[in-house]
Amino acid sequence: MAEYTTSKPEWAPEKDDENKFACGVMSGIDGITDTTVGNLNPALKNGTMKPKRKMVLSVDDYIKGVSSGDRVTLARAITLIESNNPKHFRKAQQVLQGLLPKTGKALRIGITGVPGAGKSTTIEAFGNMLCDMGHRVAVLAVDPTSSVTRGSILGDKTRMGTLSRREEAFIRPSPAGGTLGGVARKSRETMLLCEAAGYDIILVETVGVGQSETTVRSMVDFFMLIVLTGAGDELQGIKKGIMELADAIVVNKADGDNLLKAKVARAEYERMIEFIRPATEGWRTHAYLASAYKKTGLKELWDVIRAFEKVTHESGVFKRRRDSQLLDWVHSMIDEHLHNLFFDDPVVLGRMPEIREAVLKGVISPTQAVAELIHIFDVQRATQRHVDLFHPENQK
Ligand SMILES: Nc1nc2c(ncn2[C@@H]2O[C@H](COP(=O)(O)OP(=O)(O)O)[C@@H](O)[C@H]2O)c(=O)[nH]1
Ligand SMILES: [Mg+2]
Repeated sequence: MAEYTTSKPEWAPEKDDENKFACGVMSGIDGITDTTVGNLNPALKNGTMKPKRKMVLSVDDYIKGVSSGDRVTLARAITLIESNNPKHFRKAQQVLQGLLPKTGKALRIGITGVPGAGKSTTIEAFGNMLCDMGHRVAVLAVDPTSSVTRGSILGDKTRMGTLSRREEAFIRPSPAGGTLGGVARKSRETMLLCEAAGYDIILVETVGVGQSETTVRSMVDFFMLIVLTGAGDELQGIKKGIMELADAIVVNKADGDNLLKAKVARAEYERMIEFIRPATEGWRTHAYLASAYKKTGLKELWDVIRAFEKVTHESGVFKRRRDSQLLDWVHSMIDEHLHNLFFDDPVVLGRMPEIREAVLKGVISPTQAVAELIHIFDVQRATQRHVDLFHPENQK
């Protein structure tokens, strides 16, 4: 039987009195030699019950689990991808490599719009409709601010209440990853994992801030912009650049008192699009009405996406875009890698303040500053072309 005794901790000085210590130490249970749960619960020991503690999965376990569509393994594989631990990175890449043949078959759809436009509500309604049609839908988010807001899609999960409970759907919040580049890599790889797990439609939500919509455009086949009514005022706020990325503009909340305003807005957007370069070669972007509440316009939107798929497949644009997205991804990762290599270099960091100061004082030109820094960084590392171009000798 367990009983309390007062005892002197082993770190206490020897001269101290035992009774001075207020902490009570409970004596152990007889017969327990270590702390594994299996010793406490006989059901665990004889195998009738599985331990709750997460087992370490091997690369093969991950590959098999994800391929078979096991959601728990998929979620854990994504966590592995998102990890910043170099050991996890290697393992994650092996998992991805093994799953690569199973990727690429889904239709990837990006959804952007200002906060409050109704992206999450639309995804919930649209996703449910697609599941009803027999599709398997994965919803991801790209939100570089998520480390600040702690992942807005998490709150959205309640907005996607019915969808998140469905067997055919999988919802994953944005990775918190600091740089947009980091978030983008993780999201792209997560998308591949979802494809390998058998999701045939990937919806990627992103907030209409900063560069995130360009990033999402570069990872999806079809990109839609969700807008609000009251076009007159709102049009001013919508960046033309974002409209140029869109394959469809959806005027959401076309319901109730808002319907008339939505129709006006749609016509306004149609007029605007006339003057904008199409996002996809051979495809004419249009504005559509929808209501995530009333679930109207969603079926029509799906027909539009299907038509887009058909047209771009036939013209070869679909495949060409996928290919160039893949190569752009490689290039942007090289960019980021070299960038980090340079800006994390201790020697460069050491010299940076002095050179900045010199530039600001007009002592050396920016070009000269770059030349010196690149030289410091590592002439050996630079290509011969860079050496020629940026060697201080050649700058004189
Ligand atoms: N009337 C109406 N309200 C909507 C509709 N879709 C979304 N909303 C509301 O608009 C607000 C923002 O929606 P949400 O999906 O969170 O927007 P997000 O920030 O773009 O993801 C919420 O209060 C929704 O209830 C719609 O189709 N009709
Ligand atoms: Mg949202």
